Amino acid sequence: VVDVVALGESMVTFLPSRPGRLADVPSFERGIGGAESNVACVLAAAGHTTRWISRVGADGFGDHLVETIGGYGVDVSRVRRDPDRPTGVYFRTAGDRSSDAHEVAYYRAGSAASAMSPDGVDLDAARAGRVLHLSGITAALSAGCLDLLRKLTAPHPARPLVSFDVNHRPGLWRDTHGPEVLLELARRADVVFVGEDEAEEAWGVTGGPSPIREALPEPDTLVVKQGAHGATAFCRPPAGGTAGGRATTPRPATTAPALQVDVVATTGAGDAFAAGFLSATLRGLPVRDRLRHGHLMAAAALTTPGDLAPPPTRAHADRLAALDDTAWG
Ligand code: KDG
Repeated sequence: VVDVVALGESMVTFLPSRPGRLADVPSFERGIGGAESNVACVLAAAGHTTRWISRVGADGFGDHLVETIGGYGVDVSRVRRDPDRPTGVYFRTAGDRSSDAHEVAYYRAGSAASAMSPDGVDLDAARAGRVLHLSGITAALSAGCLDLLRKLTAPHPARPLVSFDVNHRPGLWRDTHGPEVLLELARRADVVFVGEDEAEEAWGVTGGPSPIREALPEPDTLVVKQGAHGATAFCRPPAGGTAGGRATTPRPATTAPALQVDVVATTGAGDAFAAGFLSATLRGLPVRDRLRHGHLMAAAALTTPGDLAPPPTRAHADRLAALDDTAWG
């Protein structure tokens, strides 16, 4: 059994050679992007077996994605090639995703991945891992992609643990239903990642992790990312603990401060965080250490211009995660 299957669109990314508006940047360097494949790549680099399921064009950019993601050790054998639709690409400015000056230009409408649907994807292969990682980006791509997410998050005898990163991308939604769809999907997942800023932007929830927990009581694990500040996880105690129904069992909150690093670009950091958290979850580590492994992986991504950075080795990450609170405070 594969540890983690990640399903979603990946794109060739064009990273600017220097800061400035897209209108002014003279040249770009090719990289790869895609929230879900980023998670699979970081997990593979951290020693897990992973599979990426997607659809790319029968073109050079599709070749590049399959070769590069496969090069991380991710199983790409279930990636379909579409002879009629291209691989998506996108350009972005340097720096911080949350800055007002940050620009992203997607060329992905009508892409091969946007043609995914429950009929065109091997659902058994998607359910074949211990964890299935999905994100809200897929929900925005097309009606077929949204149907696919609904199918994969619905009850099913072979349903693995479903991990869902809300990944609210307002620029991708062609209608106003994004926030409600993202909430619907998050409610059906077992592990949910959401940023405080996203929860405010999408759902108008302010006031920190607790109000977000109140808006999302169902998932067994809810991780609220608080940027440079840290992250808070609400996790249901293991079975056999507190009595009560799934939605009513209390989930104690655990907060772990983030590492302070000199940020080069925030893109990919959320994915790396999710990968670190899932890796530690699969290894049965305590909640505080799951958060710390998330922060360690995110720190690597934050200090590199592209989406992906070589993560710390497992042994190194374990040593850093085990440092006492004063080192982490
Ligand atoms: O999380 C990083 C992703 O946002 C980036 O790789 C591009 O997948 C992407 C998207 O759709 O925004």
